[in-house]
Amino acid sequence: MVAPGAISGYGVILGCFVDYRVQLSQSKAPPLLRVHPSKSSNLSVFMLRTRFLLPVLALALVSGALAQSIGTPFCTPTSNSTGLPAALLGTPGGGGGSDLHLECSQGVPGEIGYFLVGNEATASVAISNGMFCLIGTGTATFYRYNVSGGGSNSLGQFDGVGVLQNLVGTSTVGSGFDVPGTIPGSVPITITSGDTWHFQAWYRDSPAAQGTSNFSNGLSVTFPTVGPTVPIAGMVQIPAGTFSMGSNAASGAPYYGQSNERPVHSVTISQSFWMSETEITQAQYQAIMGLNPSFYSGANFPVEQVTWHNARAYCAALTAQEQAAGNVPVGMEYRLPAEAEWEYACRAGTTTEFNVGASLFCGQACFLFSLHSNSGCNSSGTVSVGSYSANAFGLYDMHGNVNEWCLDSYAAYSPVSQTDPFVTGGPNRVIRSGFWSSSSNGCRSAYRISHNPGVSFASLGFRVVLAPVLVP
Ligand SMILES: [Ca+2]
Repeated sequence: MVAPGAISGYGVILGCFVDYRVQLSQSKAPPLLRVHPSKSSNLSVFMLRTRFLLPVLALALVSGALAQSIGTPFCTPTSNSTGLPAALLGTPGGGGGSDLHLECSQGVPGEIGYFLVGNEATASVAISNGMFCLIGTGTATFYRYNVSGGGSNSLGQFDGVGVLQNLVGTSTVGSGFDVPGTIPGSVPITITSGDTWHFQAWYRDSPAAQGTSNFSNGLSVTFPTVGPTVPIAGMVQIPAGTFSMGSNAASGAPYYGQSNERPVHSVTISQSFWMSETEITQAQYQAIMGLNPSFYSGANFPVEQVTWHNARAYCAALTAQEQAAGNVPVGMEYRLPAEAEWEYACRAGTTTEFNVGASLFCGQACFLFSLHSNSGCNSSGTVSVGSYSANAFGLYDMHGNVNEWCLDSYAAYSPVSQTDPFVTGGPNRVIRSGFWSSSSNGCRSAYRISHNPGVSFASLGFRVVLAPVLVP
C-alpha cells in the first residue's frame, strides 16, 4: 500500500498544470489555468499552506489487472460553454493494467484535456471556470495521466461531439483512456487491490477568451481484492505436502537405480501450486510463440526441440498474457517446475519406483522397452499428450512421451530435509520423465539427468506450473 514519504509540494501540483503553460506558451496558445503560486487564487493559497506528501513505492507486488466496478461519482461539475457539464464515466475493461477505462463526454469540441488521479477526494475548490476536487487535505497528492501516452505533454482532445480522446493516436484506445496499473509521478505507485483512487478530467474551454479551465465530475474507484485465481485450461491444482525425494533402488535390473538419486531425503512443498496436466502441446506453443519447432508433428503432440531458454520464454509470454487478464495471483508466475515440484507431482503420493506401482509395462506410458516384462513397446516417436492414464493428481505422461525441462540447475542431493528446494548456479539444467525411446528404468519417478540449457532434442519438451516466482 501507499506510505507517505518525502515531502515535496509544488513539484507535484505544478507538474500537473504548469507543463501545459510551458507547452502552450511555446505554441502561442493561451494559458490553461489561471493560477500560480505567487497569486492568490484558492489553489495557490492552498498550495502555499500545504505540504504535499509524495508517496513512496509500495513493496506489495501486484500481478495482473484488477477487475472492478465503474466507481462512484462525486463533486458537482460546472457547465462549460456548450451549456453542459463534462461527465466522467468509468467502465471495467479496456486492457489497461488497472482494468479501468475512463471516458469524458460533454466537453467542448476541439478543446484539449487530460485525466487526473488523486488519493483524496475533497469538496470542490473553484479554479477558473471549474471545480477541482482532488486537492484533499495536507496529505493529498494527485497526478496527470498522459492521455495519448506520447510524452510529458500528451494531451487528449475533445472530438466533434465532445468526447475526450487521444490527440496523436498513439494509443490503441479509440476514445477515452485505459488507466494503467501504475499511477504516474516522480515515484510511480502501483495500484493495489483494495486501493481507492479518485479521478477527474481537466479540460480547456473558450480559447477565444485566452482559455479557461474546467473540470468534470469526480469519480471514486475502489479496486477490489483480486478474486480466485483462474489458471489457463488444463492446469491441475497440486496440494502442499511432504514426500521422500530420490530412490534407493538397487543398481541391477529391473531398476538400475542411479547414485545421483541418493540419498533419499525429505522434502516439503509448502504451498499448493498448479501444474499443466499434460506436456505443453504444439498447439499451445504455437499459440503463444507463433512457431512450432517440433520434429514429430501434431497439434496435440508435445512440443519438442525446445531449449530450456525456449521453454522459459514460453513461460514468460504466458505469464504476461495471463497477468494482463488478471489471472495470476500475487507472487506467482507460469514457469518450469522446480525439480522437487516435478518429482512430488509425479509421485502423487506414491513411494514406488513408478506412480503406477513397482513396475512399468507397455500400455501404461509412451516408452520403448519394459524391463519388467522384457518386451518392447513399439514406440517410434511421441504421441498425443494424455494417451495414457493420469496419475493420482491427474497428470499425464509424467512417465515417458517427452523428457521435461525443470527450472533447477543440476546438483547432487543432500541428506538434509528441505522445504521448497531450488538449485541455482550450475551449468546444466535438470531433465525428468523419460521419453518415447527410454527403457522403463529411465522413466522412474526419481530418475534424473541434466543437460546444457541450450540443447534441443526431439525427445525433450516441458510442462509448466503456476507457482511462486523463482529466479534461476
Ligand atoms: Ca513426459
